[in-house]
Amino acid sequence: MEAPIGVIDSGVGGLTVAKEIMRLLPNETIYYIGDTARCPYGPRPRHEVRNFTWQMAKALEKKGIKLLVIACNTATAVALNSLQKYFSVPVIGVVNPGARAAIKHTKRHEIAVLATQGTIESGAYEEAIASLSSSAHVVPLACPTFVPLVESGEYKSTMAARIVAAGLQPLKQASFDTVILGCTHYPILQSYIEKTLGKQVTVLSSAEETAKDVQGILAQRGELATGNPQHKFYATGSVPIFKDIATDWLALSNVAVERIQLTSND
Ligand code: I24
Ligand code: DGL
Repeated sequence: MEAPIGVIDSGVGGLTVAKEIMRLLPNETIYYIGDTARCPYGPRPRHEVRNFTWQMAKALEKKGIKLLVIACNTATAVALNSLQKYFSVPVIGVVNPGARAAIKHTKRHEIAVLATQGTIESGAYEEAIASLSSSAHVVPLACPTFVPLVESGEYKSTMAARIVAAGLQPLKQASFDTVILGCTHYPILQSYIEKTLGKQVTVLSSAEETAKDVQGILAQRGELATGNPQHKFYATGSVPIFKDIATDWLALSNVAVERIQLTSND
């Protein structure tokens, strides 16, 4: 089926998820909304994140998507369950795919989760992991300096290495063998995270696992696309800034970006 896959995110970070979907499913069209005007969601109260996430989902529903991906971990953590109840198309988040991959991988049954404050406070990863395994133990860590670091553009500097090492300091005494990058931005810092944690630890990104989930669901429903993709991107904030980052990250030459206004009552 040629209807687009909807992807929603607090901003540009969800492009890490969109990119994995494009790589695994090159025929699929993606309609992406980034709420760049109200990013970041990580430090916001949960009712606000839930409200914003609903607004994006409804805007894409109107455009006729066949499946909705909540690419933002913070939005998934607080809004996935309610969106799944309301929407008739399948709605998938990034938390369960990451949790499932970690359970499959861990030998010590000890998994660290790195995420924003909102995701960590929600307990969503602990809940997802507990529902998959009764023996797995979770070490949660909020890394509030990581999103600002990536968004500052200084993510390749020696300062970045130091900020990552400092942020991961609380994990020093823990004995996990698997880490979930429970935030859209963290794959950008993956090599620093791996260097800090050492070779005994495997770092998994939710983005890649989520793309596999999308593939599985569409295949099962007989809804995989076969044509040429025609992606569309919508930003609530600056169109040129969004376009620059998307062009760079997705390595595409003609990224179609439009401004979108989100309101609560439609
Ligand atoms: N990466 C992210 N957000 C930014 C950024 C970045 N600026 C440089 N890089 N800015 O997220 C957020 C500010 N808003 C303002 C309003 O409009 C939208 C942006 C991570 C993106 C992950 C795909 C660094 C950078 C880049 C290109 C690709 C990847 C990347 F410039 F990390
Ligand atoms: N997209 C968010 C997440 O994955 C990170 C950026 C933000 O705080 O909005 O949790």
